[in-house]
Amino acid sequence: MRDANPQTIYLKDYSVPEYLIHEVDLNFDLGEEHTVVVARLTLQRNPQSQSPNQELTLMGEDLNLLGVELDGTALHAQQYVQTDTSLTIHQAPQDGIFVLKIENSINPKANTAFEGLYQSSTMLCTQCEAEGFRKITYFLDRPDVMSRFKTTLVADKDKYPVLLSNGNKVEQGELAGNRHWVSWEDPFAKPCYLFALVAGQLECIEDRFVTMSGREISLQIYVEAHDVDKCDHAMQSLKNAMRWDEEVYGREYDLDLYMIVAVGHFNMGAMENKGLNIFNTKFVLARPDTATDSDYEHIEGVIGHEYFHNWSGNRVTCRDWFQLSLKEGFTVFRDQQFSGDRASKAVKRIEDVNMLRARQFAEDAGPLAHPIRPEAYIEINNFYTLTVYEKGAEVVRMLHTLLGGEGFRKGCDLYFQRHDGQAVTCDDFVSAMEDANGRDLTQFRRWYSQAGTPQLNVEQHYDAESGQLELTLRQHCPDTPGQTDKPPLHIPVKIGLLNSRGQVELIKLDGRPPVEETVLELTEAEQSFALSGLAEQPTVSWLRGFSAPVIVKMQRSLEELAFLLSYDSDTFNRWEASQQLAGQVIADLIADIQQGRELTLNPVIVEAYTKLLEQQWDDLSYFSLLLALPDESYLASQMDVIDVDAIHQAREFVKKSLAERLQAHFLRLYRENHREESGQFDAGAIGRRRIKNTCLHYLSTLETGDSQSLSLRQFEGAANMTDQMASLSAIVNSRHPAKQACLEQFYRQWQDEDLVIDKWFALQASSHWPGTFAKVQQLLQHSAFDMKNPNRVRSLVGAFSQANPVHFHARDGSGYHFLADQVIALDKLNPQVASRMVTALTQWRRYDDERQQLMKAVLQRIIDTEAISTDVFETASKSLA
Ligand code: 0A1
Ligand code: ZN
Repeated sequence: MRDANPQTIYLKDYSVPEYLIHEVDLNFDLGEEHTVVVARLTLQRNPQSQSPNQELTLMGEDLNLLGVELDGTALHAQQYVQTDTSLTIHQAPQDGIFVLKIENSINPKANTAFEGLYQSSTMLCTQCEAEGFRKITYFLDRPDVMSRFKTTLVADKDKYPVLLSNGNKVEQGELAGNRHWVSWEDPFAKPCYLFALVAGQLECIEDRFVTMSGREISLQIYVEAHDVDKCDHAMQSLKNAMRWDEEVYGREYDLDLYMIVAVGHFNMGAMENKGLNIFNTKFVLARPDTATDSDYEHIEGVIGHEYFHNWSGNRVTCRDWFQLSLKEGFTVFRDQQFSGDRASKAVKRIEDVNMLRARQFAEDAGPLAHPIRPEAYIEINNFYTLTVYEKGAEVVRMLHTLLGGEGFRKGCDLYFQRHDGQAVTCDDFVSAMEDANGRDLTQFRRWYSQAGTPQLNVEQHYDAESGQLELTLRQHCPDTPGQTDKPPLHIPVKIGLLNSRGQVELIKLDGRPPVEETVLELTEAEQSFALSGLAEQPTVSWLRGFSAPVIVKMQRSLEELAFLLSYDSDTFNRWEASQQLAGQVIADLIADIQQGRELTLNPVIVEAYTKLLEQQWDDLSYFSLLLALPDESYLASQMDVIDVDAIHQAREFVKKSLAERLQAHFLRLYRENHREESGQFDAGAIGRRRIKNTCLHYLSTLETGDSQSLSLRQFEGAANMTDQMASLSAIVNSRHPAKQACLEQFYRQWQDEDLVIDKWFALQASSHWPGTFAKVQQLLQHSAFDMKNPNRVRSLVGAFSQANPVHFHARDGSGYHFLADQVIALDKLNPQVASRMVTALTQWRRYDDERQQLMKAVLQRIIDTEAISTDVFETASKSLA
């Protein structure tokens, strides 16, 4: 809980550790309410430390100290001092190696924050990133202290038949009293945040992988017995990821064993502990009838992400937590590439950018804005943000764009070779890119220290006489907390040209050979580029592939957008044209609603959609993205003052009007693609389900007898979760007579599958239908709701506050009060998850005065709550600042 005066940690205060820990020998005597930990640490004063301090201070929290020995001699109480967060040994040896033995006990069952050692159902497991190891034993809990770990687990044989830790199993044996033990040794030195143990009644599915150098790796996935039939996809994903990292990055796995354990209680998605990944069940378990196509895709992405960390994170790790994006930005970029290669590159890029723009851009424009390498924090857990992860990945992607695929790979090779086994900084990463390519990236480094989303103004001037097109680009980065008057960034702007018939027009720049596409490197606040040899004025396709995380400010007419939607050869920009076109149509309607005018649909969008619907498409997933209207959150980001009701009303109006006008097309497409191919997960089958369900959503807005029976028939006949969820969603978000019956039937069918019940909660909590708030309050009392389970909390409280703008932002403030009540209750159990829930209130400045006052008042109420955690305090107080 909160210190009276929470301390801020600064990047500028970094200094090397005063001591090193070479070896760690851990012994756990495991019990759910009482676990005894004996740690033997082999230490040495760090020869690089300049500090005159002769004491050794180890971090520790919520530990019950039982004894300390130094080189075999017990220390008496005057030789050390203990606080709530540390253990200091006076007069620690200054020369040579010494051994400190610490014995302490902990209570895993009482640990509802899920950091350190905790209980999930019948198993015990750990989560040590970022600073959870100090809740297991006293330690130098910082990532630049790297040690070799040996771990022995002792436990009851019936309760905990499976005992796992990092590395290789080296010994095991039996003990009296129905107990047993297993020892593990990890040959790679690692920071303690990568330590893990698991004990429980687990079943294992096994496979093998032969690496590119011919080594055989044993692959194991551990789950509870009733989930054994849901592991095949995770296993296949792991093998795909291992092969991909060899082929694309030349990286091979290094241990003989790779284990994944799925746990039902987990604060985040998954964790890359060396050789023993621990996953939220959500990102492992899938069967065609329980998981949707997007669940399947996310599982492959997260399995890949954790696997890729073995190099980008584990072999080369972070010097300190300010460098978090070093491993996370890079690894997200790698998992995005992997997923793009596995399925549709175009779709993956659009999904990633859509999320970035709707959510990270909001973070970057609000009170919690921070650079991808933050400079200060109170609670590091609050910095596992969209900025560090997703914008971090965009920064790595820009390096890839600037250096080209080959240059980027050379930079990666040098980085891994230079820093293998080290804890390094973001600067080291950029230096490797520079050195491998002979490039100066000094200015590019500003992306690491500068917060906020840059805005790009683009202008074009065509001179018919000379056949020249002058492109002028201006960049500006808005002020963010603590940062004003920012210097220009190095921004790669990829462009292409289209002639008036929609064909590719070649780019001639600076006397270089003509090309179809080029990257303009913008480094000044204002810069011009002259393209020559143009017989007519071309249309410029700007920022292709979303080549930089910026906002392009330019006015395009609806006709120009419709033209780009028809002809742009860049798949991203083609989709972007569809979004902007629909966005402008909706924006005009929002103005009509606000002025009390009657609503009519602009025919431009009907024409554009008709054209799309009359074409033949190979990639049906991509096609369905072109038909999807921009999300309400994206539309909100385009407004000066967010009007949730008008946004919703305008968007629904467009959806319904399109359904009315294009009903025959939607119905035809639905019928053509409605097939029984559950269990098939190739791009074709996934695309058919996706386009069909897009059509179903349009049609369900009609609320006719026909449209209602279409969704009901699909719901009743669905043999896969994609189709079942899509039809239930259509039913729940419309006036359907069978709504209650379908919800009850779904619950009865799936009550024993936690992950499916999470979907059931989330669907109801995010429904825009009237009465949703009362429903959410009822669901809070439902026997299946459990405040101690983060997935359940996210599916009810998270879905309502983050995915239901109309009801969460109800004018009377009821949504805000509800959220504050839940945050305060949850904070007593799990501050980390509670703090994440607060972010739904962070954007208060974007709303009207009345809502601003209401949101501010509940943030203040949260801050004023007695004993609120530092996690929640930091998020709520910075949100108000
Ligand atoms: N490193 C993990 C994410 C993670 C971070 C913190 C956690 O607990 C506080 C758990 C997981 C990843 O990027 O996958
Ligand atoms: Zn990660």
